[in-house]
Amino acid sequence: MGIRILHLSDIHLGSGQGYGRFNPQTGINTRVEDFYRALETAIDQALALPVDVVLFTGDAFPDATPPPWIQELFARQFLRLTTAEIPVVMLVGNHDQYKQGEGGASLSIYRALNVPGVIVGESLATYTLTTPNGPLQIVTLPWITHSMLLTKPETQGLSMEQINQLLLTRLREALEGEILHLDANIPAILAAHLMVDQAILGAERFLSPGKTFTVPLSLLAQPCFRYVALGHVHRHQVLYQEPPVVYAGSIERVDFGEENEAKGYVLVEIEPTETRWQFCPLPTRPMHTIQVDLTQAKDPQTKLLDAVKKAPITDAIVRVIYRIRADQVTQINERELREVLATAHYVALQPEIVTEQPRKRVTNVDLSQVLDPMTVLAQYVDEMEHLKPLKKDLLLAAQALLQGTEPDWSATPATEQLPLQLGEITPVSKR
Ligand SMILES: [Mn+2]
Repeated sequence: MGIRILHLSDIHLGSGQGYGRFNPQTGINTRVEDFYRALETAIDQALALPVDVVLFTGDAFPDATPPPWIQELFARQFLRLTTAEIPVVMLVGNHDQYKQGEGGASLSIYRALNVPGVIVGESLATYTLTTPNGPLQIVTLPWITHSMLLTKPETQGLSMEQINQLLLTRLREALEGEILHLDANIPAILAAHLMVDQAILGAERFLSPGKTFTVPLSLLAQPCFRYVALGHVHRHQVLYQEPPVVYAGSIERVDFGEENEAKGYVLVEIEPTETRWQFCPLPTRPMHTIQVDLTQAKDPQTKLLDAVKKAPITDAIVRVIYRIRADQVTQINERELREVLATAHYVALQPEIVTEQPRKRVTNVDLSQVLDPMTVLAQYVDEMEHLKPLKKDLLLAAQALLQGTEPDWSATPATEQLPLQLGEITPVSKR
């Protein structure tokens, strides 16, 4: 039998409590219970099989300083594994780091207590585990911060893009160093919490705003690894087949960005000649968006109620987004609406009130006369004072974009000055 690994990620225990309510029977917020149940189910299955290793690829809580009772719930589940002598690898994610790593991580306590069978992946390092089905090497790559691989003087005067380039170079070197020291006779896996350039984003883009550092897939999908376990992106996805490069995804829905995503963990089996894996779904609470345009409705209330009655709302977290004209607002009976939604777990009503003024046109580009996109762009730029100095470059870039080629900047002199401030650009449309 091969080495069996349960790969789970982005637990975020304690998040999304705004969508829950106080459960008088337990004294716990229902959303915390939902996340806890998902975690418990995953651990149940790790014990039942049993697996040889549980690999958690980061983001235990919403932030690095969760309340003690949340920490306790988390610890209680992982204790079940250590009691059963199943080794656990906990990788530090961005949400686990206190002040970008400067103050340690919420998971550091497990290292400090030297909990038997628990490895906390706080730095780029390689660990060799002994399992009943043979040894396994695990390279841990926690969430990367500048201070991990760069010093202050090195980054002085560099742009964010240059810093990220330098960071990537350093990471490449450091990872190569780990790979060089791997024992070729023992299977190796990589566990990383990061954003891969080819990942499809889920809700986490809202969770970690600001500068993004992405890592090319080629850096991770190296043949020396039998499996690459990823955390950070909440949407479960497979980025590469040989070796499998897999985001396990979050175990429960953190917000509506994850409404249509299946949640679960990944069961991996490393056999001598192949790696097999499968995604295993976990019980989660549905999230459901009901979207209705009432602006043309004669009876907006009836139309709204009909839309709600058709939707699978029982026990779900529901948001109702309805477009409505200002003069129709009094026709909506919110109390009646809430009664129809009574079986939902949580309800957010989000009216979008439309004012009747026609949308102001940004430019006078005559779309009925338009022949090709380049003509439109040229007309548009001519009307925008602040874009005029960039006209040549914009047209060149657009031309290249349409042809799917790289713009040939040598054909035009570099734009001398950019009298342009980003705030001045009026978007043509919001989408
Ligand atoms: Mn993360």
